[in-house]
Amino acid sequence: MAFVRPVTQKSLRRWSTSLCKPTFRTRTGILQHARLISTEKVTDDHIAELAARPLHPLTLGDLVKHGRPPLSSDELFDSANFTLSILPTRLATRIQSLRNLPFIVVTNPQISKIHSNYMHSLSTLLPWAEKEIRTLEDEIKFTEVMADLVQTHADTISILARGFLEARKYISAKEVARFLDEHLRARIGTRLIAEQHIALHFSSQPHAKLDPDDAAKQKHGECGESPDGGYIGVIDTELCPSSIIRHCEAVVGDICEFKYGMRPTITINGEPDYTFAHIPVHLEYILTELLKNAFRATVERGEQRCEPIEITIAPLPEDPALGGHKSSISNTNQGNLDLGASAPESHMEEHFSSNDPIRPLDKTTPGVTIRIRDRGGGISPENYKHIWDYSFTTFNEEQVSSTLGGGGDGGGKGSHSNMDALNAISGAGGGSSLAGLGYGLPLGRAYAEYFGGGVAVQSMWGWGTDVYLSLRGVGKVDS
Ligand code: ADP
Ligand code: K
Ligand code: MG
Repeated sequence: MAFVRPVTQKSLRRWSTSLCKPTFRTRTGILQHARLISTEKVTDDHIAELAARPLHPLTLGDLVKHGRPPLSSDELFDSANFTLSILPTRLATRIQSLRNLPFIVVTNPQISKIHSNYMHSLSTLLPWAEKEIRTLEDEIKFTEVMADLVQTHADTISILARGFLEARKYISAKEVARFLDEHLRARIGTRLIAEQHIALHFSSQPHAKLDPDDAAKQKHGECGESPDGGYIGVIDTELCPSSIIRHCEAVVGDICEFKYGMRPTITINGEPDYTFAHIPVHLEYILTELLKNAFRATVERGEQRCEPIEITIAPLPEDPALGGHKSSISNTNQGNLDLGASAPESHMEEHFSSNDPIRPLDKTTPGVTIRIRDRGGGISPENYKHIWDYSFTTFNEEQVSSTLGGGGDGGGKGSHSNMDALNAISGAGGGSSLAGLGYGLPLGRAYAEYFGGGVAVQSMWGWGTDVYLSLRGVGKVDS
């Protein structure tokens, strides 16, 4: 058991003021200084008071209730005020949960950076707490605050991953998993709420004075026929999974070609024209992770002519009597094929009820199962037990090179929280690697489960792997 020193108010105060000592030579130094000043406005009392408030049970209805874009000014103000009513409590809850980690873990520079980011974001929101947003000027400023929030927390996952690796002596893997399961799921919801307002803002205010790059990030026109037509904020009511697959194939293929000089191909069968209502950025995230795994396995096999990865798109039957609101996969095998279709049956039921009770809009929402079948050799039984563990990875740059050079045996040894993974994190910067963090599967599953789907992995050791991604549509949206 790790040595746990109780966190006192005094130690917390000392710790939070010693964060990020500013240096003025760099832009980051200035930013950190600004951050230090702004965090001083948030008191422990604020945090305790906010965190004690009940979390609003967010529904998908909340995300679409302000109407279809373009929103009128009043609808846009309503969306801003709603967002404002939700976020401070969520941020304060995250801060408390970080502070509840063993003290020595919280003092790790990476973990304290995340704490400082949350303090910063909360401090940017507090000046708005007593306000009603009723002018366009305020709404634009508020949207800038939301853009800052999304930006500030962009690198959370790699920073946390590094922090927990560095602090692994002081906290058990189980405690880390419990924290990350809750934290990363809550983060999905918080970002979703902020991104929804930003997206509604841009689709309603074409000439708003915000950075056009940010505007571009909110559009995912490449995945749909009409970039704005089917969108309600970040929800695409006509999302076509095969377009997203092709997009991710290109991105992951580029990484593969750059790193390993080869590019596995994908064939799509089943119903490639299927569309449903979902959130493109979520699907993009999950599919990128799953394709990185499949591409990596394929490349590491080291065959001259690698077999295409076969992706099957299978819509769920719409008739509830046929199981339309159930996943098409239901058998259980070491927990890996336990794909309860609705959130309460997922492996995270306690977190869904306490944290992010987002639910599909209606019970009969259709959905889809996507099977990704590779011939990459499968997963050894010994590693299979650990694939869902945060930071479990078999990635090892040297071994990959030797396999590609024809020397290695390809049978990667698993590692929990080891130095390889740490090195991989530094080398992985911005997704330029196919693997490394060991977060792909657990986090991909968290995204899928957020709206009642799931991910299951079935390995045929010595041959290949089937990954089943099941997704529920996020509901029928009436205009
Ligand atoms: P990472 O890719 O960073 O290692 P993941 O959580 O995505 O982390 O995957 C964990 C491990 O599961 C991988 O390191 C690999 O050993 C194994 N794995 C996942 N998908 C596949 C696959 N399609 N084929 C073979 N092994 C896989
Ligand atoms: K893993
Ligand atoms: Mg991966």
